[in-house]
Amino acid sequence: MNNSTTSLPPVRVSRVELRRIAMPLVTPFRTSFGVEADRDILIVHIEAELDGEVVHGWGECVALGEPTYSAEYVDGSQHVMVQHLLPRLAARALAGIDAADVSDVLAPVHGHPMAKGAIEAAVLDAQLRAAGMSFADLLGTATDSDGRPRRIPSGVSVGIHDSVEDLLKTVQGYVDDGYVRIKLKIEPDSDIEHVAAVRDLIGPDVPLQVDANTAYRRTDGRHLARLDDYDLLLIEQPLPEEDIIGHARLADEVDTPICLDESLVSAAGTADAIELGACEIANIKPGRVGGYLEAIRIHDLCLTLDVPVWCGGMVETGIGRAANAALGALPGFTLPGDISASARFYAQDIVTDPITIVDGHVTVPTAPGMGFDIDSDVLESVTTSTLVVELDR
Ligand code: SMG
Ligand code: MG
Repeated sequence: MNNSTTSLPPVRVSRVELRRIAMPLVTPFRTSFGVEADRDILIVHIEAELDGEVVHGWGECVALGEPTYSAEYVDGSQHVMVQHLLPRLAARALAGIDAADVSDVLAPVHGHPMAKGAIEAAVLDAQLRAAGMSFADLLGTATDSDGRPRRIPSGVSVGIHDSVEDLLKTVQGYVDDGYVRIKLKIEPDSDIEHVAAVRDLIGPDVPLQVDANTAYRRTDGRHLARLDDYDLLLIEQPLPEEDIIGHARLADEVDTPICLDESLVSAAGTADAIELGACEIANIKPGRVGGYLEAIRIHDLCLTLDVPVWCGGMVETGIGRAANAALGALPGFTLPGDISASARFYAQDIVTDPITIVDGHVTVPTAPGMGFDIDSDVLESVTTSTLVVELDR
């Protein structure tokens, strides 16, 4: 796939349905910025047409309920879609649009990558469904070199726990489930002791990493260097997202590789962060960077520069999770991603074939489109509101 086209036939889009769903988590998920117990998720559903056939396309907006991970939040994403993004897209969408056009058309609106990415994903899903092709086929990740269904190693992200004892119980449960890599959420006061206890529990061979979600400051270098004793794969986003130079300095102070998440919102910015020495490993999240196509560009860039990447997660439903699994099988994704089983977060998913893990691996989904089919009954039962935007009005 090149930058300017997906090579798929464009689809005409006339109707966009913005659906909000309420998804309770199986257990609350605590990070340094807050606790998620229920996800309020915006799903973009488009009705499109190609050669007289109606096709549907679905995209998941990964914005959280509050602007605490990044500036985006779900009410804001819906507002910007209705007031600013969909009006700009309308003429092009009605005439016929390729997913690769979406970011250019929406470029006059600054920011809002999660909102833009959800629209782009819905268009790409519709184009792929119209072509009877899966995202994995488009990326070339459906099968391995022997022609067998492709499987990718699955990592799990573990929230902050008040007590080390509870944390160890949780981690042991995930190890028993087969996860091949553990990521611990950390913050000052829930870091060294927690990491030491988990390393002791899982032994030296299970890959372990930590994610601070911007909870530290430039002056914490010596403290964070204590994590070097626990053979971590990486420290994810220790400092505030705009502090690229701070991350570069930290990378000199700490032996464990520094990985950026929140800081990386485009391929251009990722190139700069790498050049400055701030990004030794990259977490690629399609929603954070404006969509799957920019995510692929970041992957390609990092592959060229020999920077390892892995696929992050935003507690997605089966819509985003399936697409992430196809993306996460590209060759530069050399570290296990946060692509866990749907059941790690949700008792019931809104897709018919939720992601599961077998022997610590996820099979890359190959259903036409982004790799999932909607379970309409479940979707209906979790829907809290629906707003229809007709693009021809
Ligand atoms: O989807 O497995 C998942 C969640 C992975 O830890 C995860 N995501 O900063 O990487 C991150 C967080 C952001 C979301 S926290 C609600
Ligand atoms: Mg992170």
